[in-house]
Amino acid sequence: SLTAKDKKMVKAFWAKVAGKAEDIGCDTVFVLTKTYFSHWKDLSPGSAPVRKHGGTIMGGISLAVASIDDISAGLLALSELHAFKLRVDPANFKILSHNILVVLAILFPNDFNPEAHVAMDKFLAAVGRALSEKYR
Ligand code: ZNH
Repeated sequence: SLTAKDKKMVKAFWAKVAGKAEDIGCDTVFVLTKTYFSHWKDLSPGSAPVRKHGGTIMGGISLAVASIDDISAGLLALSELHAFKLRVDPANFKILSHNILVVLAILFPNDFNPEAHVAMDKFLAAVGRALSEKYR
């Protein structure tokens, strides 16, 4: 689980990159959109709905950063939404987390040092677990 040092690292890293949240989200969600968002008129990378949903997902990540001491509680409503209403296959949370890591490494090569990488990896795994909680 996340150590105090990991939490500090995640908060500091997120504070740096949050201004670019839409870019991160946009590049991140694109790959997954085909299955769940086939009804969107424009599914191309960087299109308006892809950017908007990218921003939405990053809002969820910001919420998780803000509730890093109890991510399950912070994401309870979101977990319920994904499990009961959206019915997203929870396997996708892992894929999405990995996408986020890759995009962070590409967009922030200097800040994404080994410590930030480890901390963000653990953090995103915790986010995925929290979102999956209501599926059990
Ligand atoms: Zn999700 C929605 C977050 C993943 C799908 N999302 C959503 C929202 C949020 C989120 C915040 C909004 C809510 C409201 O509105 O209330 N997600 C999130 C996060 C994550 C996720 C944080 C991880 C990390 N999702 C996901 C995935 C998928 C999804 C993986 C698939 C694939 N979501 C979704 C959908 C929706 C959402 C479908 C709905 C949208 C609309 O409606 O527009």
